Amino acid sequence: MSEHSHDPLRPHSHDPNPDPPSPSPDFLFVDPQGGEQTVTVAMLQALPLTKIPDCYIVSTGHGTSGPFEFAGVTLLDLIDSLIPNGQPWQEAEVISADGFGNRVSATELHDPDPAGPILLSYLLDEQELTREQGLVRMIVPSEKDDALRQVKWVGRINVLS
Ligand SMILES: Nc1nc2c(c(=O)[nH]1)N[C@H]1C(S)=C(S)[C@@H](COP(=O)(O)O)O[C@H]1N2
Ligand SMILES: [Mo]
Repeated sequence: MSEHSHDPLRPHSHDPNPDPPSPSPDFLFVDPQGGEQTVTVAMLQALPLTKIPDCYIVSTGHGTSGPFEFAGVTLLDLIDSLIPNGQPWQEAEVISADGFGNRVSATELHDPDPAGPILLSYLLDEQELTREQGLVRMIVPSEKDDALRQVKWVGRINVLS
């Protein structure tokens, strides 16, 4: 890919979208062999809860908000629960239906940043996130100076080998 072509999974400065692309927080999970399943918030709630305090959403355009405590399931716990044992994988594409998305490597999930593990969040300060706030939202605690990985309205996760 040339340096000038736009890769939606490596977004640059960007006007954040304020509007959910659809009403439902359910999303599609695609495993490395192409198997698809729908993931609901209830399925996330049944997995171990991880809380990450002192999160900020840092927008170059409209300032910083926070600190927040985001909580939910780690992306690694979700992938481990949905991928058949032993199926190898290298990265996950986490994509919203509005086209915004980000790539996460298996390495950064298995060896999390000291700031905390990457989360699929459905709680903000112990209240259920609203769809408008981003339900289900990916939180990347290591990203401190931008919000380009803090994907709102996760619509699809492609796990790739
Ligand atoms: N799906 C989606 N997620 C997104 C964006 C977007 O446009 N679409 N914008 C990003 C950017 S650039 C910013 S600054 C933050 C804004 O988050 P906020 O609406 O919670 O302030 O969301 C990030 N996540
Ligand atoms: Mo932003």
